[in-house]
Amino acid sequence: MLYFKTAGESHGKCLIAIIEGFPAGVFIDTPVINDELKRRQGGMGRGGRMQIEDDSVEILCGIRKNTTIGSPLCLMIKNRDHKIDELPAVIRPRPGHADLSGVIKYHEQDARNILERASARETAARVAAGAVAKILLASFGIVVFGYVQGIGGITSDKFLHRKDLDVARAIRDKSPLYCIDQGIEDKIVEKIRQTAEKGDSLGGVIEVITYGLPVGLGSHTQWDLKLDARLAYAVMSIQAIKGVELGMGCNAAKRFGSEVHDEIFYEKPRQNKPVTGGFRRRTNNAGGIEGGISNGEPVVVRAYMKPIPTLKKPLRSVDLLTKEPIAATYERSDVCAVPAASVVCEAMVAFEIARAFLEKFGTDSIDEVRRNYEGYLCNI
Ligand code: EPS
Repeated sequence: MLYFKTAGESHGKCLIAIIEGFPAGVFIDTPVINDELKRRQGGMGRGGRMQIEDDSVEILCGIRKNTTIGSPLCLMIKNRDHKIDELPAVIRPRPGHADLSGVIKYHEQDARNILERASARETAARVAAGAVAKILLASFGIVVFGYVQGIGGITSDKFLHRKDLDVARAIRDKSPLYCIDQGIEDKIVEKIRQTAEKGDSLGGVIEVITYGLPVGLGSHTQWDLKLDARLAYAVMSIQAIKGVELGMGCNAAKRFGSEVHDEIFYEKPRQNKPVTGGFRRRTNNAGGIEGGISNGEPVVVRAYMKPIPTLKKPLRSVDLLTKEPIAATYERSDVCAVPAASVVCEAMVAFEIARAFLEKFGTDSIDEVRRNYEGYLCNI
């Protein structure tokens, strides 16, 4: 089964992602991965670290002539700011970070040994793995698109149709906030500026939409096979994400069933079999998943990110050695990493979708996956 693990510390030598279960025969275009890594480094609100790093991937194993051969893939991103052995001890744990719980759990006195791995620097490796998954999905016409819906309570209510995707992508890729709604940008930019001046930080809301996914991924038969649960797990595992919802999400709890569920219609397909087999919905409050199974509508995942815990104007904490009150540690940090996190959410959604896709259609070779996929579509 497809999965990946990461290794690496924030100021260690490098970050690694090892991907297993990826089919043979897929051409891996390294610049495509690098574009995603660059996007993750950007966005307004990033701190000094991103001026130092210049993330790019080296594929150490698992390919021949840039094409996968079915063996594990090992992706490496070097850290320019590699100084882990010289860094001072951290004894003033930051509220909201892994510092305090980590030192207690691992019987450490220096939170550096915790934060180096807890740091969101690790997400560069996730983005590289997600980019590989996106290459696979794209060859089946499946597009995963993430953007920032809001920051610091300023939120867009713009709805994204697939037909508008290219325009939205162009807007997002020019936006310093990775938004698709230019109407909210100025207010957010101002809020980030003011927040930086105050020495504080900001969170936000991210939406990731997957278009072109066939009906039938995930399963109702077991709790850990349900696609919505798996996506929530994958996205919730990202540093600073505190909530995940699908489609109408939490708002559905306030409404009548008749206002929530997406009525079913049918239109006989004319030529190619659509990914829904001809069944159609006029609404998508379910976010493309019913009973833990994709229903062929766009899969809509929303993630809620808390403000980053490293604050220039630090909160109160306690010295780990003396147990005396003291301000929490501050070295340098991002004021707002919501745009970067949108790239990470996109990567995690893409990877989990690719996992469910290969579970259904096989994992050995891309030709076999394609045969199974096309055969399945003919029969729905
Ligand atoms: C992070 C602290 C900052 C961030 C980092 C996450 O790094 P540093 O401590 O080196 O200034 O910039 O994020 C990244 C390095 C990255 O690549 O996203 C933290 O403590 O979580």
